[in-house]
Amino acid sequence: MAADMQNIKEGWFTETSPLWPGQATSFQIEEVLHHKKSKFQDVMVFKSKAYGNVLVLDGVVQCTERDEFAYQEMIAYLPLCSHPSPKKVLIIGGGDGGVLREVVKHPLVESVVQCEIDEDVINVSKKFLPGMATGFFSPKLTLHVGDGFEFMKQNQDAFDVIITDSSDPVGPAESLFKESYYQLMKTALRKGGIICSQGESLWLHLDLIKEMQTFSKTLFPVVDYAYSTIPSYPSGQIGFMLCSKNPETNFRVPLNELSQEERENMKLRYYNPEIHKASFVLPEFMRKVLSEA
Ligand code: SPD
Repeated sequence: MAADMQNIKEGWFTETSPLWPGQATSFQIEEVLHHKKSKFQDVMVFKSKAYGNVLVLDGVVQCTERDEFAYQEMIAYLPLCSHPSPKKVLIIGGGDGGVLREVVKHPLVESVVQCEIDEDVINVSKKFLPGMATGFFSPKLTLHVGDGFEFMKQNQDAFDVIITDSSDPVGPAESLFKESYYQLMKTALRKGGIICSQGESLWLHLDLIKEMQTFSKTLFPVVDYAYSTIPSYPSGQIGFMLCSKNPETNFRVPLNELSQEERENMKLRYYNPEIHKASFVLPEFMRKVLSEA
């Protein structure tokens, strides 16, 4: 199937979406490395002038080699360092492999199941984003190509941590931002289990974040929201919705602190215990909205 080239003009890729009306981000292209429609979406990778190779799904930037670690490390270590024993982890989505790369590094993680719907994204990442795809070669991994919703229906009481590394809530990922999906994650978690999901931008999606927080609070005793800075995402930041089945969980202080030596061995570039704590400190306008009943 022919791929859509409307977002490329005069050597620049421009990211627009109804999810961030009236604003756009552009990246100068050196070379388009891959551009094809998969069974599910438009998949493109280009070599950019300033951000290394860039993965774009349905016209939206998913990760760039320059700043991906700011997202992948935070969505992985915020929940893993908040659980006393994160032995068994499920990743939904995350086809580029960056979150998986981080999860398999964690010393307490024994096994990881990853469920990604689009095999083309995995293959494209192995070819053009090798620094992210390393996790796919870990002996801790069981890879399942299929629908996350369906996978979870068949796997109950099974995981300590579930990470949802999704694209935005349009197209294939829309259902992953709904209450029914959070309900399914709850049943797929073991006692005391924790979830961490892509939670969009506080500058752009405050209504959606509030809605997610509201339904999450009806399902979990502990719900919190953190964020990371990342220049290649709209408005330069992205957040994470965290929920725990354990009423004792305090997401704001890491339970398992990774020592400096561990962080160096794991080659972490963004996450540390201080940024873990700081990522929950919200600007006043957001704190107000999220604290309203
Ligand atoms: N606005 C884009 C949000 C993309 C979040 N998922 C990124 C996948 C990286 N593993």
